Amino acid sequence: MLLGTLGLGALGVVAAPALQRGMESFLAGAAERDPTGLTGLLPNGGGFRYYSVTSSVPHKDADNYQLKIDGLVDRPVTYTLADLRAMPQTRMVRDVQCVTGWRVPGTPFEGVRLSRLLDAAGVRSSAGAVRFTCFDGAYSESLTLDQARRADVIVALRMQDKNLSHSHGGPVRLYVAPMYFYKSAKWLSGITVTEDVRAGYWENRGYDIDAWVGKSNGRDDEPTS
Ligand SMILES: Nc1nc2c(c(=O)[nH]1)N[C@H]1C(S)=C(S)[C@@H](COP(=O)(O)O)O[C@H]1N2
Ligand SMILES: [Mo]
Repeated sequence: MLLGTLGLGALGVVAAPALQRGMESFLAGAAERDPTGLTGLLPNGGGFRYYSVTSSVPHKDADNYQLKIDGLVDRPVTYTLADLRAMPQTRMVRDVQCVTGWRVPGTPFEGVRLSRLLDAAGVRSSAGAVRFTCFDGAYSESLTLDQARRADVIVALRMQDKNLSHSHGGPVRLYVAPMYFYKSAKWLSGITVTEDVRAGYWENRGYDIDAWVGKSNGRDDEPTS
């Protein structure tokens, strides 16, 4: 069912003019020739497009999901989904903006503030950045420590007031509200505190490491609580 839908979406993508295919598919090269892996309309997408740089991603749920926090921290830890659900949750309603142009206004995301997880792990003074890895085995992202500690950066368990679906990166994805959506790593499995920012998957292929969505839409206003 999902594969079939993605196949149709990919046909649409192939038929569309090159400009509309989007920078991700343009840059993806080999991945683009694997249409089921890259992009297609989600069944209940509501304007979202499905992105994965790998052609398949293992499914994880409460039984086997783990989020490992390590690197320059005093207390490395591995959380289960139940652990994350038991922590205080933050809900934000912001616009989602992909760098290729599509946008989904007013999308609720809910989860644990990244700053809370970093504080619990005890970030060492030598640290300057945070690297995110994913259980698709390929994608990565990064933020400076200052960016990672913003109140509008969450480890999201829910989107649109439902548990995150597999297609949207469930059970757990990063949500970096003030930045382009490529920062919001899906299928999050690792948070490593590092000295310096390391370029992520798309950043190694030409995207900006600083991915602020412009001041013009107010997304860089950090909430105070
Ligand atoms: N693991 C992983 N995370 C990812 C991506 C990806 O390919 N793999 N694509 C990014 C990009 S470019 C976008 S626009 C969003 C798409 O999220 P969606 O599939 O929930 O719409 O996920 C981001 N996070
Ligand atoms: Mo994107």
